[in-house]
Amino acid sequence: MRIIFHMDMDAFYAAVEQRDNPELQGLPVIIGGPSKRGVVSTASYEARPFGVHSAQPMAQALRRCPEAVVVKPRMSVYVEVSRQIMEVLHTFIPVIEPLSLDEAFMDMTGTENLFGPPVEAAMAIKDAIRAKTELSCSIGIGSNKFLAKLASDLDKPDGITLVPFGNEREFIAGLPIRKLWGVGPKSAERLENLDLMTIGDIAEADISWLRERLGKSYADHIHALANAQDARSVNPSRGRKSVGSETTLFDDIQGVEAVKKVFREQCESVARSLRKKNLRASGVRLKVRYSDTFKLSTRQGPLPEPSSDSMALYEAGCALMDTIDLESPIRLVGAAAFDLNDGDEPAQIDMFTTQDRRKTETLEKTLDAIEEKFGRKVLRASSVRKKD
Ligand code: TTP
Ligand code: MG
Repeated sequence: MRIIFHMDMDAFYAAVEQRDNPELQGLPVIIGGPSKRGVVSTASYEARPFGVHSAQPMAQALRRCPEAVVVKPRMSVYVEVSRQIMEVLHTFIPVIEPLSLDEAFMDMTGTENLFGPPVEAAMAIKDAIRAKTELSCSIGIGSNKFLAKLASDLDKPDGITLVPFGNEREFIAGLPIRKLWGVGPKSAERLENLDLMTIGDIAEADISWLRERLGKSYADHIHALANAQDARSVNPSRGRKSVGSETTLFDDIQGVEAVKKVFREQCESVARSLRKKNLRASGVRLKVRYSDTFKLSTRQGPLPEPSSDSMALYEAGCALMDTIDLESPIRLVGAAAFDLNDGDEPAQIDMFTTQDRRKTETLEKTLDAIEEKFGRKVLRASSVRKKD
Protein backbone atom coordinates (compact mmCIF):
# COMPACT_ATOMS: atom_id res chain seq x y z
CA MET A 1 0.00 0.00 0.00
CA ARG A 2 1.29 3.41 -0.97
CA ILE A 3 1.02 6.64 0.99
CA ILE A 4 0.96 9.63 -1.33
CA PHE A 5 0.87 13.29 -0.26
CA HIS A 6 -0.24 16.21 -2.40
CA MET A 7 0.85 19.61 -1.12
CA ASP A 8 -0.75 22.76 -2.52
CA MET A 9 -0.01 26.28 -1.30
CA ASP A 10 -2.96 28.43 -0.21
CA ALA A 11 -3.80 31.37 -2.51
CA PHE A 12 -0.16 31.22 -3.52
CA TYR A 13 0.61 34.50 -5.36
CA ALA A 14 -1.79 36.45 -3.14
CA ALA A 15 -0.32 34.97 0.05
CA VAL A 16 3.20 35.95 -1.03
CA GLU A 17 2.01 39.53 -1.66
CA GLN A 18 0.27 39.70 1.72
CA ARG A 19 3.40 38.40 3.38
CA ASP A 20 5.63 40.99 1.71
CA ASN A 21 3.17 43.89 2.13
CA PRO A 22 1.73 43.62 5.64
CA GLU A 23 -0.81 46.39 4.88
CA LEU A 24 -2.52 43.87 2.54
CA GLN A 25 -3.06 41.32 5.28
CA GLY A 26 -6.72 40.70 6.05
CA LEU A 27 -7.81 42.51 2.86
CA PRO A 28 -9.35 41.12 -0.31
CA VAL A 29 -6.41 41.01 -2.74
CA ILE A 30 -6.61 40.15 -6.41
CA ILE A 31 -3.48 39.24 -8.34
CA GLY A 32 -3.56 40.16 -12.02
CA GLY A 33 -2.76 42.79 -14.61
CA PRO A 34 -4.28 46.14 -13.62
CA SER A 35 -6.01 46.46 -17.01
CA LYS A 36 -9.75 45.87 -16.86
CA ARG A 37 -9.36 43.53 -19.82
CA GLY A 38 -6.97 41.30 -17.89
CA VAL A 39 -7.76 38.09 -16.04
CA VAL A 40 -7.42 37.13 -12.39
CA SER A 41 -4.41 34.95 -11.55
CA THR A 42 -5.65 34.30 -8.06
CA ALA A 43 -7.40 35.98 -5.15
CA SER A 44 -6.78 36.03 -1.42
CA TYR A 45 -9.23 34.07 0.72
CA GLU A 46 -10.76 37.38 1.84
CA ALA A 47 -11.83 38.05 -1.77
CA ARG A 48 -13.21 34.60 -2.52
CA PRO A 49 -16.56 34.90 -0.70
CA PHE A 50 -17.39 37.69 -3.17
CA GLY A 51 -17.13 35.17 -5.99
CA VAL A 52 -13.67 36.16 -7.19
CA HIS A 53 -11.55 33.32 -8.60
CA SER A 54 -8.65 32.41 -10.91
CA ALA A 55 -9.10 32.84 -14.67
CA GLN A 56 -12.03 35.24 -14.21
CA PRO A 57 -12.09 38.50 -16.23
CA MET A 58 -10.71 41.27 -14.01
CA ALA A 59 -13.67 43.55 -14.80
CA GLN A 60 -16.10 40.96 -13.49
CA ALA A 61 -13.99 40.34 -10.39
CA LEU A 62 -13.96 44.05 -9.58
CA ARG A 63 -17.72 44.30 -10.06
CA ARG A 64 -18.11 41.55 -7.51
CA CYS A 65 -15.57 42.96 -5.10
CA PRO A 66 -15.00 46.68 -5.78
CA GLU A 67 -12.95 47.23 -2.63
CA ALA A 68 -10.35 44.61 -3.60
CA VAL A 69 -6.73 45.70 -3.93
CA VAL A 70 -5.32 44.64 -7.30
CA VAL A 71 -1.64 43.68 -7.27
CA LYS A 72 0.50 43.03 -10.34
CA PRO A 73 2.11 39.57 -10.25
CA ARG A 74 5.84 39.37 -9.45
CA MET A 75 6.71 36.11 -11.14
CA SER A 76 10.39 36.06 -10.24
CA VAL A 77 9.51 36.26 -6.55
CA TYR A 78 7.02 33.38 -6.82
CA VAL A 79 9.59 31.28 -8.66
CA GLU A 80 12.11 31.87 -5.87
CA VAL A 81 9.58 31.08 -3.12
CA SER A 82 8.59 27.94 -5.03
CA ARG A 83 12.23 26.87 -5.12
CA GLN A 84 12.43 27.28 -1.33
CA ILE A 85 9.25 25.25 -0.84
CA MET A 86 10.50 22.37 -3.00
CA GLU A 87 13.78 22.49 -1.10
CA VAL A 88 11.88 22.08 2.18
CA LEU A 89 9.99 19.10 0.75
CA HIS A 90 13.28 17.54 -0.28
CA THR A 91 14.47 17.62 3.33
CA PHE A 92 11.68 15.11 4.04
CA ILE A 93 11.85 12.80 1.07
CA PRO A 94 13.67 12.58 -2.26
CA VAL A 95 10.69 11.32 -4.26
CA ILE A 96 8.93 14.57 -5.14
CA GLU A 97 7.06 15.49 -8.29
CA PRO A 98 6.36 19.22 -8.61
CA LEU A 99 3.22 19.83 -10.68
CA SER A 100 3.42 23.59 -10.79
CA LEU A 101 5.06 26.38 -8.79
CA ASP A 102 2.82 25.77 -5.80
CA GLU A 103 2.04 22.06 -5.69
CA ALA A 104 3.87 18.76 -5.54
CA PHE A 105 3.32 15.08 -4.97
CA MET A 106 5.44 13.19 -2.46
CA ASP A 107 5.63 9.44 -2.10
CA MET A 108 5.72 8.98 1.70
CA THR A 109 5.36 5.20 1.63
CA GLY A 110 7.40 3.57 4.38
CA THR A 111 8.31 6.77 6.21
CA GLU A 112 6.29 6.15 9.42
CA ASN A 113 9.43 5.28 11.34
CA LEU A 114 10.96 8.59 10.42
CA PHE A 115 8.02 10.98 10.59
CA GLY A 116 5.25 9.14 12.42
CA PRO A 117 1.76 8.47 11.07
CA PRO A 118 0.78 10.33 7.86
CA VAL A 119 -1.13 13.17 9.54
CA GLU A 120 1.79 13.89 11.86
CA ALA A 121 4.17 13.88 8.92
CA ALA A 122 1.86 16.31 7.11
CA MET A 123 1.86 18.63 10.15
CA ALA A 124 5.65 18.55 10.24
CA ILE A 125 5.82 19.43 6.53
CA LYS A 126 3.38 22.31 6.98
CA ASP A 127 5.40 23.61 9.95
CA ALA A 128 8.64 23.41 8.00
CA ILE A 129 7.17 25.29 5.04
CA ARG A 130 5.75 27.95 7.35
CA ALA A 131 9.06 28.31 9.18
CA LYS A 132 10.94 28.83 5.93
CA THR A 133 8.42 30.98 4.01
CA GLU A 134 5.76 32.23 6.49
CA LEU A 135 3.18 30.72 4.13
CA SER A 136 0.49 28.10 4.62
CA CYS A 137 -0.41 25.13 2.48
CA SER A 138 -2.92 22.30 2.45
CA ILE A 139 -2.01 18.64 2.23
CA GLY A 140 -4.04 15.72 0.93
CA ILE A 141 -3.13 12.16 1.87
CA GLY A 142 -4.29 9.05 0.04
CA SER A 143 -3.27 5.68 -1.32
CA ASN A 144 -2.71 7.12 -4.81
CA LYS A 145 -2.04 10.39 -6.63
CA PHE A 146 -5.63 11.05 -7.64
CA LEU A 147 -6.93 10.68 -4.07
CA ALA A 148 -4.15 12.81 -2.61
CA LYS A 149 -4.77 15.59 -5.12
CA LEU A 150 -8.49 15.51 -4.56
CA ALA A 151 -8.00 15.55 -0.79
CA SER A 152 -5.66 18.56 -0.67
CA ASP A 153 -8.51 20.68 -2.01
CA LEU A 154 -11.17 19.54 0.46
CA ASP A 155 -10.08 21.52 3.51
CA LYS A 156 -8.46 24.69 2.19
CA PRO A 157 -6.83 26.83 3.45
CA ASP A 158 -4.35 25.41 5.96
CA GLY A 159 -5.91 21.94 6.07
CA ILE A 160 -4.90 18.30 6.14
CA THR A 161 -7.27 15.72 4.67
CA LEU A 162 -6.67 12.00 4.77
CA VAL A 163 -8.71 9.70 2.55
CA PRO A 164 -9.23 6.72 4.85
CA PHE A 165 -7.19 3.73 3.67
CA GLY A 166 -9.52 0.90 2.67
CA ASN A 167 -12.58 3.16 2.46
CA GLU A 168 -11.51 5.23 -0.50
CA ARG A 169 -14.50 4.48 -2.73
CA GLU A 170 -17.06 5.34 -0.06
CA PHE A 171 -15.17 8.49 0.86
CA ILE A 172 -15.29 9.93 -2.67
CA ALA A 173 -18.63 8.51 -3.86
CA GLY A 174 -20.73 11.52 -2.81
CA LEU A 175 -18.45 14.16 -4.33
CA PRO A 176 -19.43 15.94 -7.56
CA ILE A 177 -17.85 14.66 -10.78
CA ARG A 178 -15.85 17.89 -11.17
CA LYS A 179 -13.58 16.63 -8.44
CA LEU A 180 -12.37 13.87 -10.78
CA TRP A 181 -8.90 14.67 -12.07
CA GLY A 182 -9.24 15.56 -15.75
CA VAL A 183 -12.93 16.45 -15.69
CA GLY A 184 -13.15 20.11 -16.65
CA PRO A 185 -16.35 22.16 -17.02
CA LYS A 186 -17.03 20.82 -20.56
CA SER A 187 -16.66 17.13 -19.67
CA ALA A 188 -18.67 17.75 -16.51
CA GLU A 189 -21.54 19.08 -18.57
CA ARG A 190 -21.37 16.06 -20.87
CA LEU A 191 -21.42 13.67 -17.92
CA GLU A 192 -24.25 15.53 -16.21
CA ASN A 193 -26.29 15.22 -19.40
CA LEU A 194 -25.90 11.46 -18.98
CA ASP A 195 -27.27 11.90 -15.47
CA LEU A 196 -23.89 11.18 -13.92
CA MET A 197 -23.73 13.72 -11.10
CA THR A 198 -21.44 12.21 -8.48
CA ILE A 199 -18.22 10.21 -8.51
CA GLY A 200 -20.25 7.29 -7.16
CA ASP A 201 -22.58 7.46 -10.21
CA ILE A 202 -19.57 6.89 -12.47
CA ALA A 203 -18.09 4.18 -10.26
CA GLU A 204 -21.33 2.23 -10.48
CA ALA A 205 -22.06 2.86 -14.15
CA ASP A 206 -21.78 -0.10 -16.50
CA ILE A 207 -18.37 0.15 -18.20
CA SER A 208 -19.56 -0.84 -21.69
CA TRP A 209 -22.40 1.70 -21.45
CA LEU A 210 -19.83 4.34 -20.48
CA ARG A 211 -17.44 3.33 -23.28
CA GLU A 212 -20.18 3.60 -25.90
CA ARG A 213 -20.95 7.13 -24.84
CA LEU A 214 -17.51 8.51 -23.98
CA GLY A 215 -15.04 6.43 -25.98
CA LYS A 216 -13.01 3.63 -24.52
CA SER A 217 -9.97 5.43 -23.18
CA TYR A 218 -11.79 8.29 -21.48
CA ALA A 219 -14.43 5.94 -20.07
CA ASP A 220 -11.80 3.57 -18.69
CA HIS A 221 -9.85 6.46 -17.21
CA ILE A 222 -12.66 8.10 -15.26
CA HIS A 223 -14.22 4.77 -14.29
CA ALA A 224 -10.92 3.71 -12.70
CA LEU A 225 -10.54 7.04 -10.89
CA ALA A 226 -14.14 6.92 -9.67
CA ASN A 227 -13.33 3.50 -8.22
CA ALA A 228 -10.36 5.10 -6.46
CA GLN A 229 -7.85 3.34 -8.71
CA ASP A 230 -4.82 5.18 -10.01
CA ALA A 231 -1.56 3.32 -10.60
CA ARG A 232 0.54 6.33 -11.61
CA SER A 233 3.62 6.71 -9.49
CA VAL A 234 5.18 9.88 -8.15
CA ASN A 235 7.63 10.69 -10.89
CA PRO A 236 10.50 13.00 -9.95
CA SER A 237 11.92 12.86 -13.46
CA ARG A 238 8.79 14.12 -15.17
CA GLY A 239 9.67 16.94 -17.46
CA ARG A 240 12.97 15.35 -18.42
CA LYS A 241 12.55 15.22 -22.17
CA SER A 242 14.85 12.49 -23.46
CA VAL A 243 18.08 10.61 -23.00
CA GLY A 244 20.27 10.39 -26.06
CA SER A 245 23.62 9.35 -27.44
CA GLU A 246 25.19 10.19 -30.79
CA THR A 247 28.48 9.64 -32.54
CA THR A 248 30.08 11.62 -35.31
CA LEU A 249 31.88 8.93 -37.26
CA PHE A 250 35.52 8.94 -38.18
CA ASP A 251 34.71 7.55 -41.63
CA ASP A 252 31.40 7.86 -43.44
CA ILE A 253 29.22 4.77 -43.39
CA GLN A 254 26.57 3.51 -45.79
CA GLY A 255 23.87 0.88 -45.72
CA VAL A 256 21.48 -0.56 -43.16
CA GLU A 257 23.90 -3.03 -41.60
CA ALA A 258 26.57 -0.41 -40.92
CA VAL A 259 24.01 1.95 -39.39
CA LYS A 260 22.54 -0.84 -37.29
CA LYS A 261 25.95 -1.60 -35.81
CA VAL A 262 26.50 1.97 -34.60
CA PHE A 263 22.88 2.32 -33.54
CA ARG A 264 23.17 -0.86 -31.45
CA GLU A 265 26.06 0.60 -29.44
CA GLN A 266 24.19 3.82 -28.92
CA CYS A 267 21.11 1.98 -27.71
CA GLU A 268 23.32 0.24 -25.16
CA SER A 269 24.64 3.54 -23.92
CA VAL A 270 21.15 5.13 -23.80
CA ALA A 271 19.71 2.08 -22.00
CA ARG A 272 22.57 2.24 -19.50
CA SER A 273 21.73 5.90 -18.70
CA LEU A 274 18.06 5.03 -18.36
CA ARG A 275 18.84 2.28 -15.87
CA LYS A 276 21.17 4.50 -13.92
CA LYS A 277 18.37 7.04 -13.53
CA ASN A 278 15.77 4.35 -12.94
CA LEU A 279 13.77 5.40 -15.98
CA ARG A 280 11.89 3.56 -18.69
CA ALA A 281 11.22 4.94 -22.14
CA SER A 282 8.12 4.50 -24.25
CA GLY A 283 9.62 5.90 -27.44
CA VAL A 284 12.83 5.72 -29.43
CA ARG A 285 14.32 8.13 -31.96
CA LEU A 286 16.83 7.42 -34.70
CA LYS A 287 18.85 10.26 -36.16
CA VAL A 288 21.29 10.34 -39.07
CA ARG A 289 23.22 13.19 -40.66
CA TYR A 290 24.35 12.86 -44.30
CA SER A 291 27.90 13.86 -45.10
CA ASP A 292 27.23 15.33 -48.54
CA THR A 293 24.27 17.58 -47.71
CA PHE A 294 24.80 17.86 -43.94
CA LYS A 295 21.06 17.31 -43.68
CA LEU A 296 19.61 15.67 -40.60
CA SER A 297 16.95 12.96 -40.85
CA THR A 298 15.08 11.60 -37.83
CA ARG A 299 12.46 8.93 -37.32
CA GLN A 300 10.72 8.12 -34.09
CA GLY A 301 8.35 5.43 -32.93
CA PRO A 302 6.87 3.77 -29.88
CA LEU A 303 8.26 0.84 -27.89
CA PRO A 304 5.84 -2.06 -27.39
CA GLU A 305 6.05 -1.28 -23.66
CA PRO A 306 8.05 1.06 -21.39
CA SER A 307 11.59 -0.29 -21.18
CA SER A 308 15.21 0.39 -20.25
CA ASP A 309 16.43 -2.60 -22.21
CA SER A 310 18.87 -1.88 -25.05
CA MET A 311 17.40 -4.61 -27.30
CA ALA A 312 13.92 -3.13 -26.98
CA LEU A 313 15.22 0.30 -28.06
CA TYR A 314 17.28 -1.26 -30.82
CA GLU A 315 14.48 -3.38 -32.26
CA ALA A 316 11.99 -0.52 -32.23
CA GLY A 317 14.65 1.71 -33.85
CA CYS A 318 15.43 -0.88 -36.56
CA ALA A 319 11.73 -1.05 -37.40
CA LEU A 320 11.96 2.60 -38.47
CA MET A 321 14.93 2.10 -40.77
CA ASP A 322 13.16 1.20 -44.01
CA THR A 323 11.49 4.61 -44.06
CA ILE A 324 14.77 6.52 -44.11
CA ASP A 325 17.61 6.82 -46.63
CA LEU A 326 20.56 4.84 -45.31
CA GLU A 327 22.30 4.40 -48.66
CA SER A 328 23.77 7.91 -48.92
CA PRO A 329 27.03 8.45 -47.02
CA ILE A 330 26.32 9.10 -43.33
CA ARG A 331 28.57 10.92 -40.89
CA LEU A 332 26.51 10.87 -37.69
CA VAL A 333 24.16 8.35 -36.10
CA GLY A 334 22.18 9.02 -32.95
CA ALA A 335 19.75 7.15 -30.70
CA ALA A 336 17.47 8.75 -28.13
CA ALA A 337 14.85 7.46 -25.74
CA PHE A 338 11.90 9.70 -24.93
CA ASP A 339 8.53 9.61 -23.19
CA LEU A 340 10.25 8.72 -19.94
CA ASN A 341 8.63 7.23 -16.88
CA ASP A 342 9.81 6.27 -13.48
CA GLY A 343 11.23 2.72 -13.65
CA ASP A 344 8.94 1.45 -10.88
CA GLU A 345 5.76 2.49 -12.60
CA PRO A 346 3.63 -0.56 -13.29
CA ALA A 347 3.28 -1.08 -17.00
CA GLN A 348 -0.12 -2.24 -18.15
CA ILE A 349 0.81 -4.74 -20.80
CA ASP A 350 1.00 -8.34 -21.72
CA MET A 351 2.47 -10.29 -18.79
CA PHE A 352 4.62 -12.69 -20.80
CA THR A 353 6.54 -10.14 -22.83
CA THR A 354 6.93 -8.16 -19.62
CA GLN A 355 8.53 -11.08 -17.85
CA ASP A 356 10.92 -11.68 -20.73
CA ARG A 357 11.87 -8.04 -20.90
CA ARG A 358 12.29 -7.82 -17.14
CA LYS A 359 14.73 -10.73 -17.39
CA THR A 360 16.92 -9.00 -19.98
CA GLU A 361 16.66 -5.76 -18.03
CA THR A 362 17.89 -7.57 -14.94
CA LEU A 363 20.69 -9.15 -16.93
CA GLU A 364 21.70 -5.77 -18.32
CA LYS A 365 21.56 -4.23 -14.83
CA THR A 366 23.95 -6.94 -13.61
CA LEU A 367 26.28 -6.19 -16.50
CA ASP A 368 26.13 -2.48 -15.56
CA ALA A 369 27.22 -3.34 -12.03
CA ILE A 370 30.09 -5.53 -13.20
CA GLU A 371 31.23 -2.91 -15.68
CA GLU A 372 31.13 -0.29 -12.97
CA LYS A 373 33.50 -2.41 -10.95
CA PHE A 374 35.86 -3.73 -13.62
CA GLY A 375 35.58 -1.13 -16.34
CA ARG A 376 33.62 -0.75 -19.50
CA LYS A 377 34.00 -3.05 -22.52
CA VAL A 378 35.31 -6.07 -20.58
CA LEU A 379 32.06 -7.97 -20.83
CA ARG A 380 30.55 -6.66 -24.03
CA ALA A 381 33.90 -7.10 -25.83
CA SER A 382 34.12 -10.72 -24.76
CA SER A 383 30.56 -11.40 -25.84
CA VAL A 384 31.43 -9.99 -29.26
CA ARG A 385 34.56 -12.13 -29.38
CA LYS A 386 32.52 -15.18 -28.51
CA LYS A 387 30.37 -14.54 -31.56
CA ASP A 388 33.49 -14.46 -33.76
P1 TTP B 1 -3.76 27.30 -7.44
O1 TTP B 1 -3.08 26.38 -6.51
O2 TTP B 1 -4.79 26.76 -8.37
O3 TTP B 1 -4.48 28.47 -6.63
P2 TTP B 1 -4.01 29.21 -5.33
O4 TTP B 1 -2.76 28.63 -4.76
O5 TTP B 1 -3.95 30.67 -5.64
O6 TTP B 1 -5.22 29.00 -4.36
P3 TTP B 1 -5.65 27.64 -3.60
O7 TTP B 1 -5.55 27.98 -2.14
O8 TTP B 1 -7.05 27.39 -4.03
O9 TTP B 1 -4.68 26.59 -4.01
O10 TTP B 1 -2.70 28.05 -8.33
C1 TTP B 1 -1.43 28.45 -7.83
C2 TTP B 1 -1.02 29.77 -8.43
O11 TTP B 1 -0.99 29.69 -9.85
C3 TTP B 1 -1.96 30.89 -8.10
O12 TTP B 1 -1.65 31.51 -6.87
C4 TTP B 1 -1.82 31.81 -9.27
C5 TTP B 1 -1.44 30.91 -10.42
N1 TTP B 1 -2.61 30.69 -11.31
C6 TTP B 1 -2.81 31.54 -12.39
O13 TTP B 1 -2.00 32.44 -12.64
N2 TTP B 1 -3.91 31.35 -13.19
C7 TTP B 1 -4.83 30.36 -12.95
O14 TTP B 1 -5.83 30.23 -13.69
C8 TTP B 1 -4.61 29.48 -11.83
C9 TTP B 1 -5.61 28.40 -11.51
C10 TTP B 1 -3.51 29.70 -11.04
MG1 MG C 1 -2.58 26.57 -4.50
